[in-house]
Amino acid sequence: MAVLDIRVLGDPILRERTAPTPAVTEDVRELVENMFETMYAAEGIGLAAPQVGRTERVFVMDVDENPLALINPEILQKEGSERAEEGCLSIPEIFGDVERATRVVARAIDLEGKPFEVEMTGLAARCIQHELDHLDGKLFIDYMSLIKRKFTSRKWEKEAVNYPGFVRKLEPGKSRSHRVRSRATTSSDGARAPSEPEL
Ligand code: K1U
Ligand code: ZN
Repeated sequence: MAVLDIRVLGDPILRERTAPTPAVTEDVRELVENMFETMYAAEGIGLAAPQVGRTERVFVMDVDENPLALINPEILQKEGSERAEEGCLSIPEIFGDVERATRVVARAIDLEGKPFEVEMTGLAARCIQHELDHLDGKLFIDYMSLIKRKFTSRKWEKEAVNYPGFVRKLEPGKSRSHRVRSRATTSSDGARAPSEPEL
């Protein structure tokens, strides 16, 4: 298992739409393992493949000790609406309110290649929507008003210098233990200098 580097705002991979994963191979299972490890090291509740430089349509999440890996996820139902603050492991130190559905039903493929459905509410529902956006190249800052986005852009300009090559390196070891369940398993050399913020 490995803690992977996290790509930050400015890396073009965060703006790419992922393509459905054709099969759950050993490579995909290893990616999922490493994504869990990385999410726990970053103290996040979710992580999508593009955030670790991969184009598979896969994300992991763990809200209230419920680790889940979703492969080729799609939302079947959405209900309710609530505005609440979000952050993103790929845009450290930036926060903003986003309106999201309060209940979602999603379908995905598990690590054995079997389809399953989950119903989520509250923070878990918000997390699914945030991660699905990542798989479509969308970030939570895209929901900000123009004025808030300009302010955020200036703040990120200062913050981005900490991530040469748009790479965030994590310290291994900050690992939250997770139960292994059937549906879950639970760099760059920095050559590129940070350029103009992409906001
Ligand atoms: O995808 C990511 O960047 C991870 C991100 C997901 C997220 C989901 C829902 C709301 C906000 C952010 C995070 O894990 S941010 C950090 C975090 O651990 C957290 C966020 C909200 C509540 C509790 C923890
Ligand atoms: Zn994010």
